[in-house]
Amino acid sequence: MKIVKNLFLVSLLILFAMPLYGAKRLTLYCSPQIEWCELMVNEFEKRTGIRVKMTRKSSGETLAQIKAERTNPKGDVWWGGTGDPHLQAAEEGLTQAYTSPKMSELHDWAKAPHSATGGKTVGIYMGALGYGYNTDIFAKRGLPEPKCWHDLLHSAYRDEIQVANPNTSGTSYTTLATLVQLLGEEGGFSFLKNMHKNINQYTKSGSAPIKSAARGENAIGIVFIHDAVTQTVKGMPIKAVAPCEGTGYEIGSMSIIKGARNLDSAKKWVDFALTADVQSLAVKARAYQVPSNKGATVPPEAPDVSSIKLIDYDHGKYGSKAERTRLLAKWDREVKVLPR
Ligand code: S7P
Repeated sequence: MKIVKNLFLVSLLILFAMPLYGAKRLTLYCSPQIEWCELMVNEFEKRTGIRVKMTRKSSGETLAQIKAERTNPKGDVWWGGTGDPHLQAAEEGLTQAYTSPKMSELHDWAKAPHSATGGKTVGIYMGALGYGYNTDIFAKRGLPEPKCWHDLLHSAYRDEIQVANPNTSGTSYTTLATLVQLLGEEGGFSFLKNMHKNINQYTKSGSAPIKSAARGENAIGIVFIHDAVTQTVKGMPIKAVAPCEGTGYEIGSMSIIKGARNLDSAKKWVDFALTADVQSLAVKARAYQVPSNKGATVPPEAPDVSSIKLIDYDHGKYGSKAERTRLLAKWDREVKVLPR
């Protein structure tokens, strides 16, 4: 009787364990805003039955993690984050080629990183850099309204500006590379050194500065314009600015990690994330980047990038290992250490 009972218990155990054992999985490294990461994970699990383990980290941090894990890769896909560190990952052999059947549906700017890297990364969205400011704080303190990059050097903004650290944040590295391209290397670094007096904190995450501006902790946050729009849509007193001199932009990208343990699931994710109706869901997470699939809906709140003066951002140069490493080391040496 005891043997029969034990056998019954063992069969029950096998029956419940079976689906877990056979289940397909995916480990996702996610760099856009957490709300969008979670929405994408839920939708993918619903459509494919593949279980996703997701961690959200900024772009520079994710690159560092993938590098640290290169001999024993734990992640399968890196979804989102600025394109420069994805290009560096491709150059360093940390990611692998895949050509999705969805490629023909994409804008040319999204296909460009794919052809530049032999298929190792692809564009999923685009966004212009700028800043946002808290209109309540400005009104209360009678601060002059900024319209240009150079306005940020005004002494009235002392301790009032936040931007992320370019080592951890793709947004902030885009800022650094943009200023160098706009003003020349000497001019760009001189700008950053002058602005340093007005910076109250270099945050880890790129969008943190506008979230704290929305809470009234600082007056200005340097971020992608779509991240400022997110706060405005939430009802916060944030006004977005596209700087008058012109500005840089990101091609938010996605890559399959070399040595991915769940390669089949990783390819399914890439196909899924390039699909028009999946990209159209971003608005539910208040994500207002321009989608890479030509058939996806661009939300009316999204910044109209055609009306913004964009520089001819050199992704090849500023996404290369040599240039990115050099500029970051220079920023550490010459800007971060300055007294305020
Ligand atoms: O919040 C969305 C977004 O601006 O965040 C990404 C960003 O790289 C991640 O944050 P970090 O600056 O901290 O790396 C952008 O790609 C995306 O548009």
